[in-house]
Amino acid sequence: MTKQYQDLVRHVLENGDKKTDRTGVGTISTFGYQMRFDLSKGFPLLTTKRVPFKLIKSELLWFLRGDTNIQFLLENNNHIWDEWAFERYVNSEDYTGPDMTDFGLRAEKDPEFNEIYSEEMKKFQDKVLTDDEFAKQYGELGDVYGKQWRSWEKRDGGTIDQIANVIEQIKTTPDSRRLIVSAWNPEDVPNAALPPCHTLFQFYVSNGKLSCQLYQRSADIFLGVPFNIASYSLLTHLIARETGLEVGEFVHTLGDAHLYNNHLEQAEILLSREPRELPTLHIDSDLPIDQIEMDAITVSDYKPHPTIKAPIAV
Ligand code: DHF
Ligand code: TMP
Repeated sequence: MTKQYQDLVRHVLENGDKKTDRTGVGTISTFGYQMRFDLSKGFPLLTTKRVPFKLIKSELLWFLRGDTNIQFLLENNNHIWDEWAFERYVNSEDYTGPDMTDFGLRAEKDPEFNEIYSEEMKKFQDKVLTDDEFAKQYGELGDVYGKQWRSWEKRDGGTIDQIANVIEQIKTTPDSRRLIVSAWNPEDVPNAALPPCHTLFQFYVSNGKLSCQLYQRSADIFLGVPFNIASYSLLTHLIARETGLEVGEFVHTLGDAHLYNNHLEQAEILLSREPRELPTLHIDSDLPIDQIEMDAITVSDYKPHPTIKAPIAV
């Protein structure tokens, strides 16, 4: 697994074109790439840097609960979505603090601003955690995964639970070629804090094994992709367990696959490291997929190289 990921990093370093991007950071980028992970050969959690599995788990359980409010994530010490909720808040009329225009870029470049920003962010997090009314308004990310997966809005009213439907279809018509969950609704794109990066996924059953393929329109190779691989592999395990199947492959198809310009040194460090044995996943629960307890999901024998820090482009 780690080798396939390292090959992707190398591919983009060697063949990527320079591109500007929405965040102002700039990337090197290629278009169209595919990786395949055999889930029976260990759990694909990157070993050439430590990837925080706890955060992947709480984010996936958050999606599966149909939740789109970062309050749940903060309660689980998960801060991976904070910037996108914060951005909505500082752009609203209720925000009266110091100017936060382009806070992501400025916090990187200007230590003095970074201090002011960190303080405002801390206040924001505390408020989302302790003030339910505030959380309802500004912890909300809008039409992101939880909403699209569990309560897709129909144009004639009512909602569609795509996860429940796909589980039912896998059980009753496993040979179906329509085992699809889509997060991309063009009508909702303007209302999402960040339009879905993992756009659409499809399941496939053969020889008693469940496989999953994800089409990811935009892929931050250093920060997002290791999370995305582990998250969809975990989802495949959870759905296989729910439908009485073994796990097959996770196929990861990328659209714009990019390395941000401020991740290039980190990428070189990663490439210099020797891949290690993959960990094993354990799911110890009889509860249905959206009620599984956080502690029931664990990985054992995960012995990665140390963390490599990298700034996230907002
Ligand atoms: N924006 C960008 N530019 N790239 C992303 O990957 C991304 N991902 C989002 C939201 N917006 C995004 C949601 N997923 C991290 C990983 C995944 C993620 C968001 C953030 C991240 O920062 N990972 C750090 C550890 C963070 C921590 O410990 O809190 C890492 O080193 O993996
Ligand atoms: P974009 O909407 O302009 O494509 O920016 C989204 C960025 O976030 C892009 O760098 C891809 C990255 N990303 C991931 O790689 N994986 C994810 O799961 C998410 C949410 C974002």
